[in-house]
Amino acid sequence: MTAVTYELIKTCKQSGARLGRIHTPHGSIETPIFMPVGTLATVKTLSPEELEEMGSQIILSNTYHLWLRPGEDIIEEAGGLHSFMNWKKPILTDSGGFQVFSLSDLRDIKEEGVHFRNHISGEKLFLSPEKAMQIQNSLGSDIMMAFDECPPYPAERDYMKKSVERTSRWAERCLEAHKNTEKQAVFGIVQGGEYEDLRKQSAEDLISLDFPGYAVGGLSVGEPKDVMNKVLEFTTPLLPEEKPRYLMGVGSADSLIDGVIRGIDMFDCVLPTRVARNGTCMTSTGRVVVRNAKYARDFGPLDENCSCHVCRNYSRAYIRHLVKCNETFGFRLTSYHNLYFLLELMEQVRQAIREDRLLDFRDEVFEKYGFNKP
Ligand code: PRF
Ligand code: ZN
Repeated sequence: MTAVTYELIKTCKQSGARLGRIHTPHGSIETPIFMPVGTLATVKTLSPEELEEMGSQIILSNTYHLWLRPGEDIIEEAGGLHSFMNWKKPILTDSGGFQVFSLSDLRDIKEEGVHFRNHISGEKLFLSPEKAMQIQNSLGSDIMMAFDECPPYPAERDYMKKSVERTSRWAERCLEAHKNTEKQAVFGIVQGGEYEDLRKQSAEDLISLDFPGYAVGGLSVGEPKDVMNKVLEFTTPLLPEEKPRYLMGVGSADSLIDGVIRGIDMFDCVLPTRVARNGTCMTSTGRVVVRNAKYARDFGPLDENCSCHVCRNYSRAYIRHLVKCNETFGFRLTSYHNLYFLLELMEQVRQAIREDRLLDFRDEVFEKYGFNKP
């Protein structure tokens, strides 16, 4: 028995989307789900109490950042990441592979792992499948991610094939190195860029290793939206029905719905909290850039259709004032609203699946948002 299991409740008759439940040692989560990102053991500006109040069921944190600061030994000494940061629900940690590729320069990818420089101090470091598992075992996350390579878009086919094969060998080493199979599960990450045969090869290699869940990596790295949708259309059918599927690094409202329609169960992204700290709000009628002068005397809520604590109590004019003055409280309010908005959207997606009307729901949302239909 693995530490994490998936229960498929039903599929939407209209779209094929999945309604399910993931069981972990820190409780169960309803899927499809959006996971707020807490890179440095905090979802920026928000407390765990607030995250719970807004309905977060699971959060994501990062191996790479916590390894550098404060060091996984300190977190282990605190009793693990849950107790260190006072978050009692499930935690998923990314493996550090992607962060090494996106944050560090001077990296050197070898069969044994990746040599690179610390993006803060410039110090020489080395991350490998074994090291990524050891760190995540110390952090004690419920779901650990395998150590993979996420090549840039576009990447040459020849390079992609070599990279996919190395990621498969790394995946096998991850399972070997994993030391806490009772309490923690490892998910494999399918790579292969936009190449259908390489996605198939990657999926088959990983499925033969029998992971309890699979991620689709290497997307949302600069490719057009229709490429992402195409890749999902040929990749998710390759994955086992009885295991969860996680699309890494995707968090815009339209992509979440389009991902669910293509069989995805889990998502994470810094987008809602990152744009919030810029004064951009995600609403049911599209983005509201609350800094804009036109909101100076707008005493209505960020989103008329949102019932979050922020929308019930604070005006666009007030939030605009705080954000323009760089007041921390302004960023707390926009972050809270944006996360609530995406979590609520996913609740509506789950309801639409229950009622076999996810395609109709997509049309309604896209219409209000002003998104183009593909
Ligand atoms: N691999 C890992 N983490 C990721 C990605 C990936 O491909 C992505 C791609 N969007 C985001 N985060 N390990
Ligand atoms: Zn709101």
